[in-house]
Amino acid sequence: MDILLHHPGTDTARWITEIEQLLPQARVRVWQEGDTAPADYALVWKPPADLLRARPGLRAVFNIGAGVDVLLALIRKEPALLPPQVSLIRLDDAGMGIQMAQYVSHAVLRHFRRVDEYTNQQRTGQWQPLKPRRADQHIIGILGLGVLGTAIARCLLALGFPVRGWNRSGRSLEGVQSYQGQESLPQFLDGLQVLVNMLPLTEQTENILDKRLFAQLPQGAQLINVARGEHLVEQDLLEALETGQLAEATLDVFREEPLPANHPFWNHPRLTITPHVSALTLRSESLRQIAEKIRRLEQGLPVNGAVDLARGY
Ligand code: NDP
Ligand code: OXD
Repeated sequence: MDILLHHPGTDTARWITEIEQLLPQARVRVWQEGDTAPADYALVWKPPADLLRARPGLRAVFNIGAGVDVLLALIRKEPALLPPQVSLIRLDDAGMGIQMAQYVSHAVLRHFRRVDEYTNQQRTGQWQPLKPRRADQHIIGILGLGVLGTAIARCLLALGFPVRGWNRSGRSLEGVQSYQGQESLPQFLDGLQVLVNMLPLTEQTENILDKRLFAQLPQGAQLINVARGEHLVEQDLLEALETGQLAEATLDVFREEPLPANHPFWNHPRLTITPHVSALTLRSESLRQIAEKIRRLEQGLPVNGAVDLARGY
């Protein structure tokens, strides 16, 4: 079995060693420009079109991440890159759920427990208890109640917050008030103290975090975007912070990454930004999952995480 690997910026030698340990029958090679030889499987993150173009023998492409927006944009431009018999399979949690839950819970608690306000008081030597907020009235809404949204929801429920989730299919989760589809968005947003974005980037979800949406939140709500930068209309966020419609925002993802040095987000006092680290791809967890899926595919069995090209995620 031949496996093609494209994961720039990582220690590919370690990846190859681990794949070969998990799948002893595999011959793994890192894709180099000009390589057009057959491969059964491709493990890729943001690959060039040449890697996929007319690759003989290809059975499945594994996206070494949860979001397939970059790969799908490539395929939309040139549909022949992914012939119908080749499946596209994304990472399905693989250790990202717990990381997302930690990141979002931290952002929520920091605001809810007024940690920044106490930090400022400490700097000026003030001993001044502030009015505590009530967890049962601090409603948190998660846009996208899929694999990662579910992990976040479970953690926030355990911390005592009421949680709402928004998805397409209406799939429900115990303890979470579920809202389905575009028509239910106003009811979902109404009364939220915190809005978490955990949606995939698709034609339907691009620019969803805009001034119309912010206006449907109560004054002083918190925004946490851990999905994709293209979900957010940046100017609308700056205006919502200016007017106080949003009290603060935590952003892990941006339209342009790395965030340009002169970007107004860097120095904004009510923005917390991190460099796309809310949930990292973990090598061993990801490879164990991919190897198990390859074993199942080899036996003709179905696998989780197959991307639906029409749906866009
Ligand atoms: P899933 O596919 O498991 O979940 C996506 C969720 O979004 C589903 O609940 C889906 O609804 C819902 N959804 C999609 N489109 C719509 C729509 N138009 N209206 C309403 N709901 C919609 O994805 P994951 O949870 O695994 O990952 C989500 C995204 O997180 C990734 O696509 C990626 O962009 C981002 N990500 C960011 C990372 C980071 O480090 N910042 C790391 C990993 C992922 P339904 O359940 O009905 O299908
Ligand atoms: C992902 C990501 O989609 O890292 O997995 O953003």
